[in-house]
Amino acid sequence: MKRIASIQDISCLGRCSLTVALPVLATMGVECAIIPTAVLSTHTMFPDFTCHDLTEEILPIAHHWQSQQLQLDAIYTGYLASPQQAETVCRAFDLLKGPDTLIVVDPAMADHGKLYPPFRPDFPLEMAKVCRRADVILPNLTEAALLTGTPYLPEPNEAQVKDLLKRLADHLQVRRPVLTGISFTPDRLGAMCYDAQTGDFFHYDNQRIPAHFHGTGDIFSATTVGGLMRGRSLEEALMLAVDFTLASIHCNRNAPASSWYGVEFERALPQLIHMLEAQEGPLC
Ligand code: PXL
Repeated sequence: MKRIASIQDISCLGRCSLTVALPVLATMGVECAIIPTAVLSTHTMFPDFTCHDLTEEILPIAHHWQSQQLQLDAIYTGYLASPQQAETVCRAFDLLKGPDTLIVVDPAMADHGKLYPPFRPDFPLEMAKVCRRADVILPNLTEAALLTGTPYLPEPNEAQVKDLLKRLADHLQVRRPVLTGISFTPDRLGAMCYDAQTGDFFHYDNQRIPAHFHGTGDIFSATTVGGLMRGRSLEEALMLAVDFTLASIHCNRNAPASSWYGVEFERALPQLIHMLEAQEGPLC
């Protein structure tokens, strides 16, 4: 069984970050150890959320794991609670990364052209340091613009998306950047990735549901990591992630008001198993 560590927050209410990663990865048959970056009462779109920063815990946990000779197949990072945590997370990589440990970074910090509420304009520079250590990064269009210092384009065409992917690869020295939330026609939504070594691009999309649902980026990232851990190529993992994110959103289509609490992806988990079994045969 593959074992990964995920470094992101625990939002106690409102499905996102670890409360999404843990069930999705468990369903995919991947063990997920955790290093929580903070404990929040809710995700930061709720008013008056509380936040307890856990920066001081990150390195002691990593040191302890290192002393136990822990081997990790991947380290997957998401939401960080403060710019200072970027440096700490890079040090945790140094302690925990083996020669074959894949580093996947979702620079969860912004959406729809704006940084998430608590972050200041210096945050993207710090997050860029974490991205520089990654094999795969999974920004949305807003995060990619902030990471490359380019203007945010809400609806870029194919040439603009390819240009942004190349900039991410060059600027952050990442071999496999992925852009999420890509839409070339109003009724389709998906992702595109680039391979800086071969120069190849890959695009995949599926039906677009015209509404905003919180936490879908975390469902997408966790599924991508799970797909990679099941031995899929990045392209195959992205197809699975697009399809499972859509299946999760479908679970909310009759209750759009509840999307504050995250999409009801729990109801789609059996479908995720079917998607895996369609390619791999019975899982157990
Ligand atoms: O879904 C990304 C995310 C993760 N964690 C927290 C958040 C958000 C997005 O707003 O607020 C705490």
